[in-house]
Amino acid sequence: MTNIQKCGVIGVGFVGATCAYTLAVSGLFSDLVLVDMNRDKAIGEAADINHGVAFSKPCRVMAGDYADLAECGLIIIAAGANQKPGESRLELLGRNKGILSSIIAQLTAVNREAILLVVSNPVDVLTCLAQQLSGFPAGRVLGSGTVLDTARLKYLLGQRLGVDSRNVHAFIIGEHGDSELAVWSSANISGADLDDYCRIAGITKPADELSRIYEHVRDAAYQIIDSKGATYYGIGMAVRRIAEAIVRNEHSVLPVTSMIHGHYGVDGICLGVPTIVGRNGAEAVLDIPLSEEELAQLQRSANTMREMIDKLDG
Ligand code: 6V0
Repeated sequence: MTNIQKCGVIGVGFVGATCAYTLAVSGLFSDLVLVDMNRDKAIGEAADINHGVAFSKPCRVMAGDYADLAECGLIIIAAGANQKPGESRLELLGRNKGILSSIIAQLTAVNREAILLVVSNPVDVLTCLAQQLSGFPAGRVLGSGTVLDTARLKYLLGQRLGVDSRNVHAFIIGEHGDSELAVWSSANISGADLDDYCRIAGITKPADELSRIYEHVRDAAYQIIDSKGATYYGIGMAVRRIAEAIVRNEHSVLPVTSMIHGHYGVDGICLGVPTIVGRNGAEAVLDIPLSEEELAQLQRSANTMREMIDKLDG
């Protein structure tokens, strides 16, 4: 029997350890179990976070092995290699496929009820693989998708328009990677489209800057990896947000990686698309309106994923 207040994190490198930290301070969980092939690293991360619990809410953080994940209702998978400077996420697939396969085999031997949240890259392909290998219902195996990319877009647009990024409503969808796209056609600031908002706020339209903002979002990980070697704070905060939507059964719309069947003319592919997220995981994919060009871009992104999955199967 699993308990949604118990959460496991598999792989506590830069990303997993930061997720463990954001989840511990979130107050969402009574227990966090950290599993890593480097057991000493998990022990150190657990101790470090436990030493701050007196400043936060009660949460037991322990280093464990797979047996300790048996009761976890939510399990975050952040194990595996990260990108080297200049390396694309898809190029990680060869290295991370084997790691994910061994994790799913060990995990499903002790727990077949949890919701799995895949964070390791390439996240969309690995989410698809985790669904296949676990045999869990598709909604219970989701990926972090373009939740982080969407937050990056909201941040940059908010900065440009001088408005709180929480009032920016716009999505990055598709692959969490080079083929992702910005849905400009429905982007708005609290209900006002970008043209109207700029007119109301008396600022110049950023029309010619939108493609640069998109490129900045798409290439953000490359830039951060060039300057500090890895990205982890943004994704740690994104994972906390997804966990919150699940644990609190919020039915929040988040662009997590979901299995798409018959939406947007795409079938049998996992991609980041607006999805209702709640206690059952990825509960329903939403068909948001897209322009013809955006739809074509999303389908191209799906084709990129399809090619990667076919290679996996081959
Ligand atoms: P890291 O710092 O190298 O940590 C990886 C951790 O995984 C290490 O502690 C390893 O010991 C551990 N590990 C490796 N194999 C296993 C295994 N079989 N079982 C258990 N633990 C294992 O990498 P980092 O934390 O920077 O990145 C982890 C993954 O997250 C990479 O694939 C990144 O590309 C990915 N990211 C995904 C993001 C997203 O938006 N989805 C964002 C940033 C990084």
